[in-house]
Amino acid sequence: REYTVAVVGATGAVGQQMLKYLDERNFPVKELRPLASKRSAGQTITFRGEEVVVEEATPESFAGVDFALFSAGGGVSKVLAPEAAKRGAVVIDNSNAFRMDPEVPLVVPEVNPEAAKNHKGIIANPNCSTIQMVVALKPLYDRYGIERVIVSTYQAVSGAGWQAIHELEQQTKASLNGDEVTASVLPVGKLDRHYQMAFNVIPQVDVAEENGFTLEEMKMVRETKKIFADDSIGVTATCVRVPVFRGHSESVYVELKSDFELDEVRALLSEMPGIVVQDDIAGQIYPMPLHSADRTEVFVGRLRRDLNHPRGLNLWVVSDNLLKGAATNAIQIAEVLIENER
Ligand code: A2P
Ligand code: 11C
Repeated sequence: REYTVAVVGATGAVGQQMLKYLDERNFPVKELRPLASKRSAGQTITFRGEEVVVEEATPESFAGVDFALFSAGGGVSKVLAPEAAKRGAVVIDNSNAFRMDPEVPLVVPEVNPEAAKNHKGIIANPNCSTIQMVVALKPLYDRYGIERVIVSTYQAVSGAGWQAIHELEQQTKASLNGDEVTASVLPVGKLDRHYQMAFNVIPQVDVAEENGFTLEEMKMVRETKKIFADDSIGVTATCVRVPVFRGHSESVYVELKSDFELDEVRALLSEMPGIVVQDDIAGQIYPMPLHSADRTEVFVGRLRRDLNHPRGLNLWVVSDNLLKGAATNAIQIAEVLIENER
């Protein structure tokens, strides 16, 4: 069977990767509907050698759609995802709009594919920094149990969309040319105050919450508990933006519930589908965002036993935020649903 697939936000940083990945995975597409804002209506995109016209996303766009992949921001999802579901589409939503809704499964196929079965028309794709962390934690959770996680992220600007990518390019050029550097996107486009990203690091991803954490940090806390269906996992996160175009990196410290051997941890991670272990500090082998760009796997390295806590383990986790962190995971969810139909 082939499917009619709508991509909402088809002109965006994630949407473009969705189109590319649908093609590369040979996803059974009968008809593709690239949707975006009114601004992009009439533009064409090329899909499998054919020109397809981008249309403005409206409720009527979803008539006859089997899968609606949303990546146009939470505001658009809140309005249009229920409309798509009402018309019989299964929505896979990459925004933050529905992730914590108890009626909406939050799915990473390597971790909790069974959760997808209980959907009521909308399935949420987790935040990019959560996805790569939970994939790395999954074999450790299953084998040893997890007491707590302390994570610090080094996040690429593409997580904040095309405008952030352009801004880093412009700022880097301007800065090297000795021209004036302006900032209007990062850390958070809709806030009043913006900071230079080129040659800087910014310890803010997304808006502030009342508890002093940022929303991005709290996404990592809440989503991890929901995906593992285990509120007992302690998570504390510090999310930082760095001048990298593509690929989020994470320093993950995890306290396990039972004793571990490092060799066994390495073996468990190596056997896990979707993970590539690159762990040889003496040989200078470790994951880096430059090498993970355009790859769909989660890369794990720098495995170290903590020097004080007997069940403490350090990991370095890198993945392409636009692929496994967004487009790839969304399409893998659709593949799980297709598999369940069989
Ligand atoms: P457009 O290109 O027409 O603005 P990014 O995350 O890279 O910033 O991309 C955001 C994506 O969301 C783009 O494809 C953008 O389309 C789309 N988008 C923004 N606003 C809307 C809207 N109101 N309806 C549908 N798509 C939208
Ligand atoms: C970033 N993680 O890197 C964000 C992007 O909740 O889907 C994804 C925001 C989200 O800026």
